[in-house]
Amino acid sequence: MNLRKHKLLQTWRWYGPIDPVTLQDVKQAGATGIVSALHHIPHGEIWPLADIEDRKAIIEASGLHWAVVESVPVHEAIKTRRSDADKYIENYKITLRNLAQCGIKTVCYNFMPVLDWTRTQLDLTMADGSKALYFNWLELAVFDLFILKREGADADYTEDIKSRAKTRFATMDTDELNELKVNVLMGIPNEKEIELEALRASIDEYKTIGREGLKNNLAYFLNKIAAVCEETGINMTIHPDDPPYAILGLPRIVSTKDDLLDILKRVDRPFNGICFCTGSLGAGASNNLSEIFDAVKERVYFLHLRNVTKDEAGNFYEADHLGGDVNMYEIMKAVVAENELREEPIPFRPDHGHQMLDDLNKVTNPGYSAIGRLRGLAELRGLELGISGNY
Ligand code: DNO
Repeated sequence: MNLRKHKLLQTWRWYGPIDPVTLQDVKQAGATGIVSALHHIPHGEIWPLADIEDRKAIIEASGLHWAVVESVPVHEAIKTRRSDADKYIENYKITLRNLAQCGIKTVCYNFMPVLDWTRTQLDLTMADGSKALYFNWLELAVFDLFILKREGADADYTEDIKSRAKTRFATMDTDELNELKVNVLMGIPNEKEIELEALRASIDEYKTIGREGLKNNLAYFLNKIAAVCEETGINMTIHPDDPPYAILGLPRIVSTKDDLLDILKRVDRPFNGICFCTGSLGAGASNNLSEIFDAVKERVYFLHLRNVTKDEAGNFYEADHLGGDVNMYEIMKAVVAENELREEPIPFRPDHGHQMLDDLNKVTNPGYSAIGRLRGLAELRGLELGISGNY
């Protein structure tokens, strides 16, 4: 076998010109690839070629290149396979063609119902004074039972959590409740926020779809876009559920090794790939990350490297990239070995980072401040170099 001694492609998520982190900052952090998306385009609409070209030109003007799109969002009509799903799939296909025409061929997306990643707190103070994102079941129960007031929520929590949530709720003032609501509903910067009413309606809609229905809808979508992907050379990478278990009564289908294998098997074609997110998968108590990577590695076309520390109740906070429960050394060893088999280096990005140092005094996008990610990237590239010896 011909092993390639190339390094992984170091990338950085950039929210576009609205991002408080500049492209020059990214260069100083040492990344060469950009991960970006056209967040100003409403979900489901076609990304015009001209807009993609504009974004690409801005990125290239600073000496970087647009390596991955994260995400081309999948419209809810597709996830739920409403009667107008095909119209949105057609739009998606045109967007893919436009991206391919600009040379962007790795696309990340997710199939999480309604909400993208979910946290209950965005500024948990760490022992060193930096701030991290946090997911806490008790807070989620307060949101679910007393803010969302979801029908059937009662059955989803233990008596202990319910009674603690009741006590906790009684001590929270309007500002605290509002903050919890905003945190749970938080979306992607510059994209439309979801309202409580819409969330309730979606939860009802997904009740009838269930896990099996959602799996079928994903396979339907992938089969429909397969020809375009194969013709243009686009690789699709599905992002795992974050967190990787059911919340708010919504079905989850991208949470475990079996889920990922099922997705790859149902549409067994090379374009159907995975974004291996160590933070999302790492939050699942029974997920063994090395085992999962080994099972799916040939179809991993993009990596999010991040770490989490879990407790027994299933709460977790985002830890330092080389701290936490994910053994990043083991993962990196496996990733380096896989990368050497590839024609093109696998792109990875330091996913999230603590808000730290000077960033503590700035307005930053939760998880996406500059310095914490810079630290993560530096540690990860050092780890890679130490393992590969590819100086
Ligand atoms: C959170 C990210 C997710 C991810 C999408 C992919 O920080 O990992 O928002 O971009 O789920 O579609």
